[in-house]
Amino acid sequence: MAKRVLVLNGPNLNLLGTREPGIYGAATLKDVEHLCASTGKELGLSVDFRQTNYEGEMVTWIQDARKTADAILINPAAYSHTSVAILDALKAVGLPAIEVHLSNIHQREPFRHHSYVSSVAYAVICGLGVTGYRLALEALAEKLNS
Ligand code: DHK
Repeated sequence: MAKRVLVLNGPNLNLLGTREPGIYGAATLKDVEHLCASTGKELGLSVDFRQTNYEGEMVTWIQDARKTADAILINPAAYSHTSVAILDALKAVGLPAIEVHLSNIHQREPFRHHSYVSSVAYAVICGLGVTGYRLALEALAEKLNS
């Protein structure tokens, strides 16, 4: 059976394409979804792609992943810098998780330099734009199939 990757996107990522394109790029969230679907297909992964503007919904999706996913790719967006609840949910499910940011958070405002999620993610990719999602899926496929 194909390994299942839950791809989670946090607040304001629904506005990709129009939101600060100099920072986040021109691709829309639909483009990112298509990229993840086609990469998943190439790698033999089943990809479940979601976005939410609500922290509690993100926590519930992470909890549900215990039964529905083998790994998580997460761009928690602003919740990276604020959410102990998302960190705790990821710890609770214990699935391998990679954190992705489109922008290089370390070159931006100081409040973006710390991510709670990084302490539980086994890898972090930032600053590569949408390519980060593709590389994260490749890394997850390698991990899940090894
Ligand atoms: C996306 C956001 O919405 C910001 O709040 C983060 C992240 C960075 C990104 O680069 O994908 O600080």
